[in-house]
Amino acid sequence: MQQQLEQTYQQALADLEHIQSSDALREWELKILGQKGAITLMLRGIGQLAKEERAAFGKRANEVRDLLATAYESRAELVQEHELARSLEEGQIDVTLPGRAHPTGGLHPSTQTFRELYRIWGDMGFQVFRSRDVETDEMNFTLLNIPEHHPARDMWDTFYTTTPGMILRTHTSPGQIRAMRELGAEGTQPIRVILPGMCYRYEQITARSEMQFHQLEGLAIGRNIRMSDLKGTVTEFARRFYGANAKVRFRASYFPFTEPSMEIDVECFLCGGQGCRVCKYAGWLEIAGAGMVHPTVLRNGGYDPTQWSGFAFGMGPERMTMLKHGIQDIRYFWSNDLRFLEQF
Ligand code: FA5
Repeated sequence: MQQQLEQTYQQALADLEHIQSSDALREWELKILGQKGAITLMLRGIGQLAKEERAAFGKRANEVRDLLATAYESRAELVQEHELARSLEEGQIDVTLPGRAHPTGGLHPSTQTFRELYRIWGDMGFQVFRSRDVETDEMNFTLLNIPEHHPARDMWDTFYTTTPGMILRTHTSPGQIRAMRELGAEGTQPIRVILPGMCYRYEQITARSEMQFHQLEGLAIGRNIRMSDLKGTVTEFARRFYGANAKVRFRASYFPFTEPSMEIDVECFLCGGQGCRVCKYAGWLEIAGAGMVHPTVLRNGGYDPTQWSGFAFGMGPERMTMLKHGIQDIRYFWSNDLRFLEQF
């Protein structure tokens, strides 16, 4: 047994020398010094020895146990230092690695267009007037000179609500009546506003037409506002929005709430009027409907049409954004596809 003790001692020391990790260290401690460890078992088995051998063996075994415990301590210290050094090394920052990108949100292309529109029209003296999305039939049609059963109602396919007389506005024009009534002080004050907002039409969805889209309405009311003011204002806007060389043209058209009425075209800024896919080889792009506010509409807004006049226009920001960026299909706008949105 004496011999076995010395052998175990030497072997344990040798094993200890090779240990590199705290896991292996813990294992070694259990195997040698633990409650069921080799040395402990030998100390317990002392009774099997002849009486005269017991004292010497016991003394030596205790000595060996203490020596091994000391050896264990110093090895543990070494292993710990080693592991710390290694983890520091592994955790070192590699300054040559590319940085991690922090994803940031962006503004929707329509929002970007709106901000630009607000800035330009703001610079030109127009304030934002917000009107409601859910409108009365009366505001959306009747007060805009579109009586019930009038065929002009077919120009705007309507979403009706379950409340009689309440609809989703088909255009931002009902805001004209609200602006005149709220800001006009009984038809005594001039007005210069833009009315942005969502419009809804019960329409077939196509690459150019959504059933939900924005409009930006403009309204100017004053004592001597003439058609030349409308033309000059819109031309100035087009130059600020599309560039100093933008050319504008006006085509006669029809809206029940303006007289005369017109469509406004801008010379295609992609092809410079030469004709291309975007302008459908016409050289011109339609950007808005407009006209001089109809006397009936002025009256409905509280103004005396013999004393006051005004112009109005309604543009489509999605269509303007499509033209600006060469977007082929309006359905991308509300499809929430990040691959589309991240391009802006
Ligand atoms: C109107 O809605 C008139 N209220 C505009 C107006 C205002 C005329 C003031 C005179 C005075 P229109 O239906 O053409 O007109 O629509 C105006 C613009 O809204 C169009 O030029 C287009 O840019 C946009 N728009 C109309 N329908 C859709 C649709 N389904 N999808 C996307 N944009 C549309």
